[in-house]
Order: sequence, then C-alpha cells, then structure tokens
Amino acid sequence: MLILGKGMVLVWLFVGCGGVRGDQAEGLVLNEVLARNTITNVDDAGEFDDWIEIFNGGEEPVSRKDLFLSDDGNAPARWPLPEGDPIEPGTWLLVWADGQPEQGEMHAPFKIGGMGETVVFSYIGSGEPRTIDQVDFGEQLPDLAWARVPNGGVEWVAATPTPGETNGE
Ligand SMILES: [Ca+2]
Ligand SMILES: [Ca+2]
Repeated sequence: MLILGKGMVLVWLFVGCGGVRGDQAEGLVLNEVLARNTITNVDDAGEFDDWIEIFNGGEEPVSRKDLFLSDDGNAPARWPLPEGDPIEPGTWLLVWADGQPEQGEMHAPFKIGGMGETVVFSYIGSGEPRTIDQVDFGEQLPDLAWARVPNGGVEWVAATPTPGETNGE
C-alpha cells in the first residue's frame, strides 16, 4: 500500500509539472490574418488596419504570459502579448498589426505585408522556447483573409474575414 501510494504521488507530480511547464500555449493557434484591410473593420483609432487573429481551440484557459508575435522568424520575440485575462477556450484574440503601438496595448509594432508575409507565434519563457504556430501567406486580395477553415482546423484558405468570430461562416 505504501509503495502504491508513493507511485500515485509521483505520477500526480509528474503530470502536474508537465501542465505547468510545457503546455502554456496548449490549444492556441494562429487562426486568421488580414493583410489588406480596406473596408472590413476598423481599430479603436477608426483605421482600417491589418490584424492577426489567435484562437484557443483547447479546453483550458491559456495565459498570455510569455507569448510573442513577430513578422520575422529570425526575431520571434518582437512583440509580447500584453498582460490581460487568459484566453478562454473557444474564444479569439484580435491583434492589430498596424505598427502603431501608441494606439493601444493590442497594437503590435509591426505590419503584415499584403504581398505576402510570415507571422510567427512563439512561447519564450522559463521553459524551452518553442514556436506555437507559424503561417506563411502569399499575396492577399483586399478584404479577403487567409484563414483556417474550418475554424482552428488544419487547412488555410482565402476566406471572408471574420475578426473575433468563427472562421468560414
Ligand atoms: Ca491603427
Ligand atoms: Ca475569425
């Protein structure tokens, strides 16, 4: 009984540590990008600017701590997601990629190019740094997003933009 008891404690600790250390971004994906926004939606400064949508397709809230976005795979730590409420399961987080951080905390200091670009989403914290997700897209037509359809799925396609909402609907 004593041995079994120790074994159970060890298993519990192992699973517990794994959950804290390695799975900070479990379930998160880059879900949609719009690089040529001319009539789709405006930011809090009233501007039609580019954006990146993150989706939590997992089953647990995910902390924003130590998560970074970049438009340069060689510099993944360009911009840390601002502190705030965890990203709840089944919800989206919209980041303005307008190069105007002075317009608010959800404005990244880089833009994404309508002729094609890379967006890199990384975890860079106390654990092993890793790429959570990356999307390389080509030229975009105005107001046609590059999106995972179905929402959070494997395939990326050109689609009607759905900022902060389910893709492909
Ligand atoms: Ca703006
Ligand atoms: Ca969407």
